Amino acid sequence: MGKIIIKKGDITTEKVDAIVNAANSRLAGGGGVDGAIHRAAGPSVLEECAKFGGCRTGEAVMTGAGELPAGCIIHTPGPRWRGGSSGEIGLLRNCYRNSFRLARDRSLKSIAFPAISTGVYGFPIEKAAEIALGEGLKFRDDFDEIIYVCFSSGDHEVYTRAYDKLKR
Ligand code: AR6
Repeated sequence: MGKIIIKKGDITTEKVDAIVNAANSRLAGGGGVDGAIHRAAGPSVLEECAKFGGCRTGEAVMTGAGELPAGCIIHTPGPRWRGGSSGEIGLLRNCYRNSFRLARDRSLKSIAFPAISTGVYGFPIEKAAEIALGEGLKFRDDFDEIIYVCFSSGDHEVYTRAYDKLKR
């Protein structure tokens, strides 16, 4: 059974087989963690992204990692929060599920996630953490390490609490 790790930090520095990017459906780069990843990775990743011609919300595609220490990048556009009754929960679950599947199908053993959709897209962090960790618990046998990289201490606390609750 793989380790589930919750840490505070910057996902661009993670030395794992795959880091996940909270992208947009045009795969065009942007702000937040998407901007940070593309800035640190360099232009080759955006060039690779362009070849997909976009990616639907909840789906996932893989590119190289450019200058990053990670092995590759999985790009998944999360849903925009619209109050919770527009399928956001299922769509966010799909982001995690499809990212895990893509990594597992390539026999990758370590993967790091940011808190997808909880920034610009406004998804409530408590609910998002529950979905992220719940999917992690389902896939942990396929990986050595599943890392959740929280950007703030507040998010780190929410994840830690959500994890304790899920394990009970
Ligand atoms: N490492 C880890 N987490 C980070 C980092 C980082 N370097 N930088 C920000 N975060 P967001 P979204 C956290 O807004 O809500 C973009 O423009 C951040 O604090 O990056 O899915 C895309 O192009 C938050 O907790 O992604 C899309 O258009 C989390 O990452 C749109 O934003 C996600 O926040 C996607 O919005």
